[in-house]
Amino acid sequence: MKMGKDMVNGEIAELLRAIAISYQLKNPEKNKFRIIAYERAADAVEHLSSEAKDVWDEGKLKDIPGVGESIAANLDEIFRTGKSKHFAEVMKDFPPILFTLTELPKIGAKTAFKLVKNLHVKSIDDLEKLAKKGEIAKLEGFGEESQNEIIKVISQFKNKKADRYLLPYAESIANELITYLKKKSFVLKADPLGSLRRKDATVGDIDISVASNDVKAVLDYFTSYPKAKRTLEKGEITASILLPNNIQVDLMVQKPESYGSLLQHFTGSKHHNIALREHALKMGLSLSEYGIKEKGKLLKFSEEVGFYKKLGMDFIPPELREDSGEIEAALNHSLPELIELFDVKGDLQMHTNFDIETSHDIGESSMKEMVDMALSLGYEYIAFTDHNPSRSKHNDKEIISILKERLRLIGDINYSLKDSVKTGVHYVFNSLEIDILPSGELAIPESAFEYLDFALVSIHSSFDLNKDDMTNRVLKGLDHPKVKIFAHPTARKINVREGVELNWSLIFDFCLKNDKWIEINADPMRLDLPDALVREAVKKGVKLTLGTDAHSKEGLLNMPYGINVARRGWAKKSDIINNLSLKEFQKMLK
Ligand code: DGT
Ligand code: CA
Ligand code: CA
Ligand code: ZN
Repeated sequence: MKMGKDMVNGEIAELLRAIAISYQLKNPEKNKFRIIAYERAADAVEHLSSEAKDVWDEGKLKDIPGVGESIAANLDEIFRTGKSKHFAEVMKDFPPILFTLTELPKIGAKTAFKLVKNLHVKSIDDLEKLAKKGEIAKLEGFGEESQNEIIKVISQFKNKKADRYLLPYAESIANELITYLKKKSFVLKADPLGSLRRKDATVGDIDISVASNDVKAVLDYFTSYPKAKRTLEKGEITASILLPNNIQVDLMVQKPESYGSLLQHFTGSKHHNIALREHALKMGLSLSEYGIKEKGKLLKFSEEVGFYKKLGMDFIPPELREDSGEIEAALNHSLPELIELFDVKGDLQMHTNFDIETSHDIGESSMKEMVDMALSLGYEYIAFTDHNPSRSKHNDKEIISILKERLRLIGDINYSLKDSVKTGVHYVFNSLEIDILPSGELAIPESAFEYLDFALVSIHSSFDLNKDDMTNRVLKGLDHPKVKIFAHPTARKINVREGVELNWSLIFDFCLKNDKWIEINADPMRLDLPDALVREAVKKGVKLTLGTDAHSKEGLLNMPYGINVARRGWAKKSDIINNLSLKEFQKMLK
């Protein structure tokens, strides 16, 4: 297991998971809370939008939600000395391959331990060979079925395409580079382009454009970026560098009078550009990053608007440039007026630190802290959507008494706001995120609905039901009159878990007919409903909601990522419930 001063987030997350696994093998009962803490910290670091080492540099390690005192101290030791004595001690009885094996889906700590101990597995390839030879089935507690399962997960693991970076992570790296570039007066403009500008959920590499009258100076300065591991390419107007976490950055430079052409070319997508080129050819024009050629003469564009206008089109928002009908719409002047961040009047999914005794996670900030952040964002209303209390640990009466207590607290918060919030005592809606059980039943008793304004429902278990069963499960779950929102509907986690299979056409029809709404979850690792399905929903007229699913007050700041998805799905203001004023929203709930 790697430890070193220059660890990047992915490596740190791996290390923290290895510690959790070690504790699990040592004494799971005694280390229960430690294990959870390490797993949480691993998730937190993995999804940070900046490198943990930079956060450490600023002395803010402990501010990372999920990273407590003792984990922060060990990371501090690693960044200072390259090693944590404590971590090394915890892991010392286990060979590194054990941790590698747990990266396979469905292989937990105990299984990995048995495989390593009994078969002396040295690598994943090794394990695959042993499984194919039938050696696994012979092991006590394994059998034919788990052997086939192992063969299956290894092949899935090997076919998994290289991870792409989540948008906020790529954005923060790009912003840092752009700040660096803008320090020089020969850099007149600098912008993030490619998938970053189109606000795709994930980013393969970072593309940056610069307007300058001194192209060579820009390329030299860019390739001497202190964080660059090496220069991959340096050409006439382009250069590429590789950063320590193996993320590639491509740069393209143009004179200011041609910068609009560069923006257009380098924003893509590739398919959009190909379709645009075909359209241009029909008009006798040819396109490039330098401009538009007409009868052998190069027309230059300092702005993108002019470039599209020359092609007879309205300006196409970058989020729509995927060759999915935007070119025709731009020619017909029928592009949608997309929703914008300032249209959003409230946030419809968040978790507080009220101890609702759920089997899922609770938030880290208090009700009051969530409200204060929401007020600072200018919202007219929010909904607290804590998870339902655990059903295995509570009977109906206990669940109701927890919800009663919560109702009282939310009532107090609303009352305390009555003078400061013009819109009256209903600032916080009392909602709940309720599990849809595999049977389609909801995880709270019928009489508990009385204590809610409305409910969200979502899938948190049994992700692998077949399409029909899953669809029936969801339709049944949505049927209750108090249920308004189907939250993070595919249940995907980007780079971690594929979404569930659903018959979307049936779900959309049901929502339309019964006035149910579908969430666009703005958490950057979910972005769920995904953009392509948002587009389908919008076409059908299904209403959508935006929710950050915040588990801390800072989580409320993720709303722009939900807006990105809505825009990529061609959603207008009127498609999104959150554009409604408090009064209008209340009316919709009746
Ligand atoms: P990514 O990096 O996989 O997230 O996606 P993009 O869209 O950023 O793709 P990238 O970085 O390969 O290229 C950046 C843009 O450059 C792309 O969106 C369109 C533009 N471009 C123009 N001509 C070409 C071409 O011939 N090939 C490719 N790949 N891109 C081109
Ligand atoms: Ca790119
Ligand atoms: Ca690129
Ligand atoms: Zn959830």
